[in-house]
Amino acid sequence: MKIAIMGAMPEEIEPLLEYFGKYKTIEYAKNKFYTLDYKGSEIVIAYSKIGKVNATITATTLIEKFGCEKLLFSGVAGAIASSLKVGDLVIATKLSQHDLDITAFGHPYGYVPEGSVYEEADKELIKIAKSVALKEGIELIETIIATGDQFICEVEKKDWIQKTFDAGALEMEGAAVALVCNALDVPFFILRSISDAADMDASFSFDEFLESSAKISAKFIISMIESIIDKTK
Ligand code: OS5
Repeated sequence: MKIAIMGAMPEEIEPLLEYFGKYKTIEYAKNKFYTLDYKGSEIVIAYSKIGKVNATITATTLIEKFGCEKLLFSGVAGAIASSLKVGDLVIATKLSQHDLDITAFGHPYGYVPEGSVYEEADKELIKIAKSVALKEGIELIETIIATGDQFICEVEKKDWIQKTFDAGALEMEGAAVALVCNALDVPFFILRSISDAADMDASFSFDEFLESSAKISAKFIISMIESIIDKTK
């Protein structure tokens, strides 16, 4: 079993590299991929750099070049739902691109012909996540995640995203990863820990909590890896 773990920023994968310890570094497509063996499984870890296009390149590379059979994303997100606080863990049930707009042709936001507004995450990986959370007494919030090539720091914009996509959290890579994985039939899972409220203080909150929230997300991903590997034995 070959499993990919992907982040967007160095801070999002550093706790994982620290945990797994010994890895090989392979450079490809102007990016670094960290490969390691763990309890009989192969793991490939990479951060994509920010945004949908970078995320698309990295997810595609993890699948097509490295042969990963499952992809787990670990990182941080901005909260839309007012109940979400810094450090909370959210998992995507489905994802949409909030900046995709051909409404001029009568289509809904987030839709392109021959596509769909939402990309669904893998139900089996969500089930594993929920059972890990139950066992460890961790609260996981299942929600729709909206993705776009914008750091959202404006209440009006986040309210629009909430209204239009019914999303509880937002970020800049998830829907791209989802599209790649669904197109290539690779089960994927998107986990994010809240770093900010996507409001006027977002950039300050993000700077303050990026590292701690990224660690919370990475810690949960490690527990999921243990569970996935146990199940394949
Ligand atoms: O990957 C981007 C999306 N992430 C989730 C997120 C988010 N997305 C949209 N809106 C929000 N309110 C969100 N909150 C969390 C986080 C990340 C956001 S973009 C952050 C860019 C920060 C930065 N810029 N320069 N550096 C860091 C320093 C630097 C310099 C050279 C090389 C690498 C980093």
